[in-house]
Amino acid sequence: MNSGASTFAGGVDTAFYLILGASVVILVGITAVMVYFLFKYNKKRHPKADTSITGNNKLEIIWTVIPTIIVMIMFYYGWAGFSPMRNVPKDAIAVKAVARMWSWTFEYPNGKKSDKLIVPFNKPVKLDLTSVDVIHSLYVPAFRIKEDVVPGRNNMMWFAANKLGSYDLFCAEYCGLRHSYMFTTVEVVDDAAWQEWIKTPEGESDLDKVAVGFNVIKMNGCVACHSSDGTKLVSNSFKGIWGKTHKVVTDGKERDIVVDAEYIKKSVYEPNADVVVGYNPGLMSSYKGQITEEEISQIAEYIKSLGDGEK
Ligand SMILES: [Cu+2]
Repeated sequence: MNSGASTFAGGVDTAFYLILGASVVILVGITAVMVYFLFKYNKKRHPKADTSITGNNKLEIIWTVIPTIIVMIMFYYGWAGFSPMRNVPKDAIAVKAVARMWSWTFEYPNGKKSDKLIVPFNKPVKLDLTSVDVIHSLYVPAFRIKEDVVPGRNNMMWFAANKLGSYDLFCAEYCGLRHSYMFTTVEVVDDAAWQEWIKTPEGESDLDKVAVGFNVIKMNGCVACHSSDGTKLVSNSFKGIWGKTHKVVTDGKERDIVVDAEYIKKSVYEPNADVVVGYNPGLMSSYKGQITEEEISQIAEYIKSLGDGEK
């Protein structure tokens, strides 16, 4: 398990490892004693059961007191990890997190909205959780936080991220067919970058454009065949192709094209016109009427953000 990226990680991990450790010791201990007794009190050696034992107060006290102590230690560390999660610092930035089938919207104090959660480094952030339909659950494993989002019962959670970077954010409550589409990220950026981002109108900062483009790709199922990390699926990955020259087959003849906004548009609307050499034509159908030209430029922004192949 990684070391976590929020101030809660230490407390949660301590409780987790303590309970895991105690469980392993008890499991191994009980199993060993069971196996030992299996041999020792085997029927061959003890053909007659000893019925003279009626009770043993000493033994009963020991097996009541020791487990009670173990459970109280577990409770102490569990409480120590959990209690700060319910005490929100007064200066926490209040963000409204709205869950719906099947996406998240995060609304910041100045009214700006985003579909990934963008937060400043080392600052407390409070999420007011609202669901407009069914039960969802907001889960950020790296921050060790998870809270149900129940319609009609507004809940909250808070955290302070103490590591810069991008972390997975899931819906952890199965909420229907496209439950997995609720996967997004938390971006922890430094304070200056966050101040800059929060002032930029929606969709204009690079962080937003990338998020919007990825959403279009996700919603239209493009990710089934095109990866974003260089993995070769049914078709080529989006990673590192921007600005690069590719060999394609056009009307049975090979030619060179450069991956730019124009090529991406043509590939979406006429996927079999210029097929990259090495891939089979006919696997993708046209998305004309399904993906708008504006959405295509958002996809282009996203592909651009994955880097150009020349570098
Ligand atoms: Cu959900």
